[in-house]
Amino acid sequence: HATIRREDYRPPDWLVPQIELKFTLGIEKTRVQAKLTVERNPEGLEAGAPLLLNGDELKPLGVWIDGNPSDSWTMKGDDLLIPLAGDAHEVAIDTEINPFANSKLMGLYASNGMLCTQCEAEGFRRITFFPDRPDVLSRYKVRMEADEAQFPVLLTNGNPVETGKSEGGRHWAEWEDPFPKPCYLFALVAGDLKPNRDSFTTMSGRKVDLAIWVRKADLPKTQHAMDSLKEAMAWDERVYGREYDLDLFNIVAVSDFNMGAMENKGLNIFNSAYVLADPDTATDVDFDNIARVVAHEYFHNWSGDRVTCRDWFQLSLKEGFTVFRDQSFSADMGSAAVKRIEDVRILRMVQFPEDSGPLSHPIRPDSYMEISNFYTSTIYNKGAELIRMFHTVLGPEKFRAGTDLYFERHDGQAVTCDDFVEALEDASGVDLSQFKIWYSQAGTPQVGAKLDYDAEAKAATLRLDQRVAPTPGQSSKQVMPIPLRTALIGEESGTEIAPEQLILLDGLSREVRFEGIDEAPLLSINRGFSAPVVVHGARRDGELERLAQSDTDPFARYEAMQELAFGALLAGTRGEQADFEPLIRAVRNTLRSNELDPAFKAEAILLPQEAVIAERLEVIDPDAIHSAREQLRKAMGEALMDDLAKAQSAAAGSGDDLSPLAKGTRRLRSVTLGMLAAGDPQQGARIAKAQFDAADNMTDRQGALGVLVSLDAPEREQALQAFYDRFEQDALVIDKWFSLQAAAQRSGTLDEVERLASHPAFTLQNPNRLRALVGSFGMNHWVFNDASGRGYRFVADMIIAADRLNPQAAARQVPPLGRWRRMEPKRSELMRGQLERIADTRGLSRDVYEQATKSLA
Ligand code: BAL
Ligand code: ZN
Repeated sequence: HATIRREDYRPPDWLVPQIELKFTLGIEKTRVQAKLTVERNPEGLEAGAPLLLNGDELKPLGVWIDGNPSDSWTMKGDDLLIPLAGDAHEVAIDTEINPFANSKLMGLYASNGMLCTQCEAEGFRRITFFPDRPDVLSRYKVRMEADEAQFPVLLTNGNPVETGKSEGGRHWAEWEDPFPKPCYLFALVAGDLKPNRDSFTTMSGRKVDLAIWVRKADLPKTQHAMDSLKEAMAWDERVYGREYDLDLFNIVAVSDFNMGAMENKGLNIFNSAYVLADPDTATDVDFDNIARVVAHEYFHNWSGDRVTCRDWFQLSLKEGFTVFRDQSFSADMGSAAVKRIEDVRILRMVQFPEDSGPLSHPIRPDSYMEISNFYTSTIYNKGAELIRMFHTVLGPEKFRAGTDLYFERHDGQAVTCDDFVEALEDASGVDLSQFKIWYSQAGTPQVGAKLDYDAEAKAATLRLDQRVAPTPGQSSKQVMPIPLRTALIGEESGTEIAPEQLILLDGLSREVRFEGIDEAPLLSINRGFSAPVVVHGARRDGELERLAQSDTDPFARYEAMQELAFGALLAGTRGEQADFEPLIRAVRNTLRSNELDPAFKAEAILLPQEAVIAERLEVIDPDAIHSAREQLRKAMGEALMDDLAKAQSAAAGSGDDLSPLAKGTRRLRSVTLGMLAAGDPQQGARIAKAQFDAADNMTDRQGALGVLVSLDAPEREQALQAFYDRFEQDALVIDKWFSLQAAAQRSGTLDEVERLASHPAFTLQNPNRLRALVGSFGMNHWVFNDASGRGYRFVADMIIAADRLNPQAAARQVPPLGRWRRMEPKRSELMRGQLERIADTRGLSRDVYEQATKSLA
């Protein structure tokens, strides 16, 4: 499998300003007639170069050049090479595809009787031969023809132009998209779908028709997505000055989908998990995720569609920026503090391990074998952190001036991360060149921070230093600019005695002096998580406990609680008897506080996950981590039983109340239930079952079941069975049923996941189901890392089996096996053995091959 390198980028030799596509649609046979207007690119490097059109599992049934049949073409691997004499031609190609047999879910495929597409990154080449690269932008004219009864709805990008009937009960529709776009943004949907219709009037007064298309039975579950879409449209006008540009905006929900959703121009296609919700079947987190993903895809209309990427190495140009935009949107729609905590939790749980493991790569990678493997937390979430740092350093006004210039300067173009930074610099007058290292250097910076106080001189000195550990292909590291929002809090007064300032650590080390400090100061650093780094603070006894109560920045306050917990947990993993009292006091104070809202309380008292604890250890012993964490949970549960029971029984109002207060109360209810059950499993099982039975919403129900699955109590089986029986017909809820059992913290989970893999409702064909069972199990740190190696073998079996159907979905399950390097020796060997077994499998896809071999390196 070949490696593609960023440094090898060359402009295309041919451009395709126009394309006409004619689809004769059928589930098992679809004919695609493509007519490309091609022009030699004046910036192309090779004079007289033939036209290279990418294909994947395609055969040309006919090729015509300027209307004449041609047989001068040749195949170069999967691609079609056509020699062309002049500088402008019309090239027509016929192909035929079988959507039903397309289990990769890339290109045009069948799902639940409908037809739909996924083209990013390289799926369009599975539909027709085309220069499948994001820097070739074309105007699309599309005609779809299909059986009317089977496919009453025909959708594609842009605006509908004409419809009509043809013979034999067939009908057709013609659409045109006025905006030139790369082929990865092409989309087509045909099916028996019903719309939830609404409209939005843009800031310049244009009315846009909105529709969310789903199966008829799902219509009642679409209102939240519609409300979220309208909020996102208004937010992007208000915050970024971006207005929608077509007459209509369509969203379609699909059950079989590799990604979360896709931002095709004017026709967003969604994994149904990010569209469908009602309180009985979706949790509050699901509702929030729907709002987030609907907004994310909508925001791509500018950050992605109007201005797109030159090549796939620039993926973070659109993804990092758009994640930052959706994070800001969600923060504005609810509690900004809680949203920031959630985003950082995901970063630490997924991106930090990625960045310290064998698959570590920079935000702008230098090479890949299969681009689908690079839709990673690094590209998305760390990419968003970099954009956030630009925002922090420039301030909101200059940042906005920068994005205005970016959109204006590059509208209709395919550009690079450097172009983005240049626009920010030109608009703000601020030199950001040092920050570019964040694009090219992988690894999470480790920052040392030590504060010394001189009471006599009334001065404090902060000493900072930085270090980045080597990552694959980058053995020596350069200094990174690290913006740290910092304040000093008085140990006595609990107030800010040095107001917040932005300290830029832009060398290997730096000293900052604070004058006029009248009392012993406590260091509040990396407030709001202003930089995606790990801060190693040297702390005195009592310092964190005091900060956990008084830090004026909510994130830093949360962080103090986390650090207190880490102290106890890390001591526990070393077999030391830690003092749990400071943390227990801090949790008690948090639970009893009248000023903190319940959502914040829930986040603040949650202990770091086992995978996050593992990140802090040189050698990982999953049993030691698990028992240290369980011991602490038990001690907290026992010591705080009354406070926990009170929070657990708090009334949250009705299940369809989605106000931040109601959602926070429900979240705190389930978090406290878990801790309470750790203190008294029998009582916990009883209360959890009561919460489960009384629940009028999925949040309480799933929260209770999530606790019960880890308990060896009769209530466990009863609840699991009742849940299955009630929701058997609802695929998204059955995904939860699989996922909860795969995440259960009990030794029986190994047997259970093996049984579940043979359950009649399990299938490798549906990515959501695969993720629910195998993905959730891979994140179950303790059980997945069972000393027998059975967990590793199970995941490897699933990867090998899934790879035959859907390489992209299979490859996503590989990363948990890549943690072998820091595992204790026995497990390390077992993990490696399974990776080798995968890598040695005959006929392996490029996707899984790349992930497995890189994980072994
Ligand atoms: N572009 C792939 C899906 C997303 O990030 O929106
Ligand atoms: Zn995106």
